[in-house]
Amino acid sequence: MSSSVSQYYKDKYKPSVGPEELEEPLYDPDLLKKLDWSKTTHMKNGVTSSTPGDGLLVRPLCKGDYNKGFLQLLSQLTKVGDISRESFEERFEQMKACRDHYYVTVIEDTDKGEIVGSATLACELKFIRGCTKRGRLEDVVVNNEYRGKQLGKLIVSTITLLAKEVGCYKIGLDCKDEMKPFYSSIGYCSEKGNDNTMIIRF
Ligand code: 16G
Repeated sequence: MSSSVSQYYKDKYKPSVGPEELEEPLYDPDLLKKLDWSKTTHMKNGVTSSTPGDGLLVRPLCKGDYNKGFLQLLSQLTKVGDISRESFEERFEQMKACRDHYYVTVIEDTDKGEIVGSATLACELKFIRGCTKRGRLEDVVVNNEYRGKQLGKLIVSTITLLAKEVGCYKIGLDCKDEMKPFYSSIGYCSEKGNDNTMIIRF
């Protein structure tokens, strides 16, 4: 861990200090400090990733989040399955090894030491558009009990700005029909004539 990352946790992550390995972030937390919130108009009361609200912290996923309800939170989105610590850590290491590709970002309730929101930026490397990158917004979930605190908008906006920061030329998502008004309210739109998600489930 670089000294700046380690200092970040000394300053920001006091409530759940544990062995350094558990605090290992999936990506450099300093990236979140670089996000430009100046043009984001849909957040109320000055909420940003740096000022998420009392007792809340926006940060990269850490290894120790296995113990902080991360997987239980994901199960509010879809099936998760019975994932051992070993499997979790192996997947974490695989994601980390794909440098600049997976940015799993969480909101922690630092009073409870619990993960209450999460979303992922997945970056695809492309040949098109001069070897550009495309972002995908994935696995957005906020604990039901934390509704009304702008946490959905906060985590999605964080990922959107992160996609811009790391050089994606666009970011897209798949969602249920009922979620379209939410994503529309924070800047996502369907492109005319280019609005079809097609899948094969295995
Ligand atoms: C939603 C999610 C997607 C997630 C999928 C899981 C967003 C914007 N979309 O479509 O990322 O992977 O649900 O559902 O969060 P599934 O297990 O039925 O495929």
